This record gives sequence, structure tokens and C-alpha cells, in this order.
Amino acid sequence: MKSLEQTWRWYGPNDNVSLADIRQAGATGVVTALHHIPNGEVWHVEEIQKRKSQIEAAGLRWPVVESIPVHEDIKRASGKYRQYIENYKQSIRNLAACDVRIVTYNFMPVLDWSRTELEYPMPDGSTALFFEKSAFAAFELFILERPNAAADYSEAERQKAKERFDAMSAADQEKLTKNIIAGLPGGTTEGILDLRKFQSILDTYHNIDADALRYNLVYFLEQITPVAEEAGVKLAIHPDDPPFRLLGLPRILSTARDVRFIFEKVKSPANGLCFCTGSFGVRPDNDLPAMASEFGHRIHFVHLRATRRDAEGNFFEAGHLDGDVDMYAVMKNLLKAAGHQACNIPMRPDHGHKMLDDLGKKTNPGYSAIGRLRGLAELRGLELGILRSSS
Ligand code: DNO
Repeated sequence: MKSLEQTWRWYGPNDNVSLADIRQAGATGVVTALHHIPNGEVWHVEEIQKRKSQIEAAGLRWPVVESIPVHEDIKRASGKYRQYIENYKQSIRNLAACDVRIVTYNFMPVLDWSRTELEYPMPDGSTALFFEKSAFAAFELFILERPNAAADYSEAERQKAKERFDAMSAADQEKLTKNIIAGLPGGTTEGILDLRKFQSILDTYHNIDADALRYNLVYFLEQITPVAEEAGVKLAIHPDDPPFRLLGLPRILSTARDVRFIFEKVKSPANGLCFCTGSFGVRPDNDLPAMASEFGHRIHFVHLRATRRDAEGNFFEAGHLDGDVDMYAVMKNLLKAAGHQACNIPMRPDHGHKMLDDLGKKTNPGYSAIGRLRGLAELRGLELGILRSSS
């Protein structure tokens, strides 16, 4: 067995959690991106090096990029997608030149993640991110009024969503819309509250079903994995969050079967997974410890987090050791995978409750300092216990 490398997500110089804070939290590495570079453009060596030097000056490493976003044109195989793929390749080469060797990305159309409530109260007074199915349905059926949305819900679900919608004030509707739209890449809630504009972005996928999206992902991987392999860079695809269909958009990385499919199609060892227990763990049919062991040889990066779901499909983000995920068994299998890979696979505590001094602060949803600090501390303790008891 080998230990995991403990990292922490940092949103760059504007993040109100500083590099010094991260070091005190006990992480040795940061996971970050050049968020100021527009989606689709090349990340140049100078910019990468500048960011890397800042991180190293704080006594930390930069082992993982999260993310180089994949331009929507690539996901749709439309417009300037060939150019964007060339740019992606160049960014990979440039990162390798700076010795940053793991790249996380996702292939979710339009939204990076979706929740209906960003400050859902926990019994202890902390807050968590929450996904409520009826609220989401109310949004797409009665606020966005997405054409064909009704077909995605049963009669009973539509009825429940209608009741939920009828009980909402105008302010509630606006808040729900903002919360859902916060999941656009970059997490902005400014400027895009125009629902017609949002719908028009969704419409660009009307001809693209899951098979077509899968085909476009395989094409993208066939293009970039040879470059990544040659440069010594490992790619880590992030699963769908949440792992089911939303807004009529296709989803292709929600289950073990989905992962198997892309691994079988593109065999390059550079084609790997960001094993996000919080995303996969929402589905009761995903056996997380089994997935950690089956895909262990191709897990290049790990997000550890846990959710608690109910029978209706609602879920909230629970404490890191406190959700539906068997974190002990997952950790054990990840440590075995790290041993087989002979590599300290980087992991980060993903999300955390807003708690203590963070409660009044404006933070990136899920990324307040203290909740993640608690998560990291718990996960490190779990890891140490497993390592010591199995040596
Ligand atoms: C949310 C994150 C995602 C993730 C991307 C990876 O908290 O897990 O935004 O960074 O999906 O590309």
C-alpha cells in the first residue's frame, strides 16, 4: 500500500482561502486551474509557470489541474471543435513542460454540477448543498418551461412539482434559478439569468443523444491521449454530478458501465478517471468500493465526499465519513490501487459543510475552508488507521 497525496482545491489568487491557509490545513499540494483563460484557448507555458511558482513559493506542489474545461463545441463536435482540440493538446504539452502531469476534465453538457439549495441547514447549524428532485422539476417544468420536460417525469412527480412551485414566492423562484445556474462552469450567477438564453444553450444539444455524446468523447480521447501519453500526462475524467439525466441533456459517465465503456474504447493508460465518490455515490446501484477496486489501475485523481439520499432521489452532502458511501472500504481499495500503481494518487476532500466562522462568509458553493479542513482531517485519520493496521 501507498498513501494518497493530500491536496486541496484552490481557485487561484482571488480565492478567499489562501495558499497559507491550505498549508495549515495539512495539504501538501493544490489542485487548481488558470480560470482567467477563456474556455478553448491554449494555456501558455509562461502563465502556467507563473502560477506554479506562486504555489511553490508557498511550500506547496501543483500535481493536478482541475479542470481544463472542454469547450461545448468539442462535446457537440460542431463549430471550431478541431481547433479547440488542437489547443487542448497544446495545453497538455505546455503543462508537461512545467511538470504538471494530471489533467481533470468532464464531458457534461452545459452544467458542471447541479443543486437546488446551496445553504441547506443541517441539524447542527452548519449548511450543506442539497438536491431536491421536486424543486428541480418545478424549475424545468414551470420556471424555465423547457419544451418536452414533462416527458421526463411521471404524473405523480409532475403533480408534486406543481405543488412545490405553487408554494414558491417570486423570490424563491429567483433563488432556485440562481442556485441551479451556479453550476455553469466558472460558477457564475451573474449575467445569465436570462432564461431564454439558458434554454437556447440547452437547445444546441437537441440532436445529441447519449450515443452521439459518447461518440464525441471517444473521438476527443482518441485525439488527445497519444499526446498525453507522449508528454507523460494522465487524464482524469470527472463523472456526472448528479449521475442522472437533467434538463433533457445526455449523460454518459454516471455508472460503472459507463466507465468500462470508455476504458474499453480508448485503451491508452493516459485515459483515466477522477474517482469522485460524491458524484457516483448518489446512485444506489453504484458499488463504490467495487468501483475503486475495478478501476483502481486507472484512477488518476480522487475526490472524497459523501452524500445521503432518500427514496425519492433527493440527496444532501453529508459529512465526509457520514454518508451512504462506505468510506472505509473505498479508502482501503484506493490505497491498494495506489500500491499497485506505485504512486501516491492525489486525493482532495471534496466540498464540506459551511460551519463555524465560515457561516457568514461568501464562499464558492461547497468550498468553504473549515468544512473541508474537517473532511481532510477525518480522511487522513482514516487513511493512517488503515495503513498502520495493514502494515
Ligand atoms: C464541483 C466539481 C466540478 C469539477 C468538474 C471537473 O464541485 O467537482 O466542478 O471540478 O466537473 O471537470
